[in-house]
Amino acid sequence: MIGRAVLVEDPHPPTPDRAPDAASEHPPGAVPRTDDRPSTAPRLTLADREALLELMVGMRTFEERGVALYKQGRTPGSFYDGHGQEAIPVGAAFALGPDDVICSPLIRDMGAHLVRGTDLTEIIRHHLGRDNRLSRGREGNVHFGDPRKGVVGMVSMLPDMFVVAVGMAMAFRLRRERRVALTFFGEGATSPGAWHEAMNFAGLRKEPVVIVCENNGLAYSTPTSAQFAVPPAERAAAYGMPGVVVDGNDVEAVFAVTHAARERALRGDGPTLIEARTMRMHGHGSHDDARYVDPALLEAWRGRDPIATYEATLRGAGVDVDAVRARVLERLDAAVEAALATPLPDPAGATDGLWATDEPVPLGRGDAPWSGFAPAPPEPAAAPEAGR
Ligand SMILES: Cc1ncc(C[n+]2csc(CCOP(=O)(O)OP(=O)(O)O)c2C)c(N)n1
Ligand SMILES: [Mg+2]
Repeated sequence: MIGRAVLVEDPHPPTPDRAPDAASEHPPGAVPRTDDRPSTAPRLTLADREALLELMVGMRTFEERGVALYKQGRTPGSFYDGHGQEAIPVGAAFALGPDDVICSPLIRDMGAHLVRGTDLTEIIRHHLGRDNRLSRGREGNVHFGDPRKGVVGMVSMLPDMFVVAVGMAMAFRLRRERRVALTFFGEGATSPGAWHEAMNFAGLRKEPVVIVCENNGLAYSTPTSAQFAVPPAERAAAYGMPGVVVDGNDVEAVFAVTHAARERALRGDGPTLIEARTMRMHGHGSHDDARYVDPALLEAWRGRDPIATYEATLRGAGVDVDAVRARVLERLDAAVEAALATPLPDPAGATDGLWATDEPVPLGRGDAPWSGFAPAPPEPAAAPEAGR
């Protein structure tokens, strides 16, 4: 006997067929103010807050210089930035413990490298194609990581680093290691099949992975309405995990939800999908003038700039914001000067590293100067030297 089909009303009726048009998409008013921060979040000291500001300013200042170097023709390939999104990589990475792993910072996440303490001069050398420890001048733009800092470099296929992060989290769980893997991706990466497979596996097996989706309204020129019917955070329930929407322009809010997600993962309760809502304020990369975005929309978001708003708050709390900016600029100038003085890699070494010769570098501990809400375990005592 053939059963009768039952028509269920579609809670998400199809979006009207029309050309992608970012003009009316993604107004800042659609982002919830995150006043209901998890009560478990540790209190940030004024020094923590100043560090958060310095890291965000560090990311923006570096990227502004990066765009300039690209336009001067000094940077091979292309340059990508996360102008306006600094609160997400900085706030999320700041909530991690030193043994946790980021797999991986993507094109909007320079701030996560800075939080982990990756050397700025090395990063600039990498971008300029100069000899460097991260990529030895063989790669450009965003494909780098410093495993010693617990940062895995990305591959471009989206969202494949999410799949790798879930595998790493599974290894941590099976080895009973108290650490999490955190992954970043944009909302555009939530459509391919690999995303659904990773979500399903992570949710089902309760892997200790913290999932940060940066919903910046656009994937290249495609607005979210032409990308999916249901926002990522709402989809999380289908995979057995909570989905949390957070104001991605509020660094302390991003910190708080990431901290809560990490605690949950460490308790063995599984992953959390954090959807951080923000706006991509620049083109996809420096080669893209983003003329498809309504300037009025950008203007509306500019009023919520994560750095300007936080600066105003901290100035009111007595932080010397000008001194923060001066420190950042001094470090950047020195790093750029050192990087520009570095030679290109020696062509004689072009085939070095093609084959594995050494043991892989173990994933180390980040040594970012954060303030102790995820305290590092004590260093193991040094083994006595033989013969002494
Ligand atoms: C499987 C795959 N298809 C296409 C691309 C090319 N690509 C690189 S970035 C990008 C847009 C990503 O949009 P989103 O995930 O929203 O991140 P955003 O750039 O907005 O931060 C695309 C399509 C890719 N890297 N991988
Ligand atoms: Mg996007």
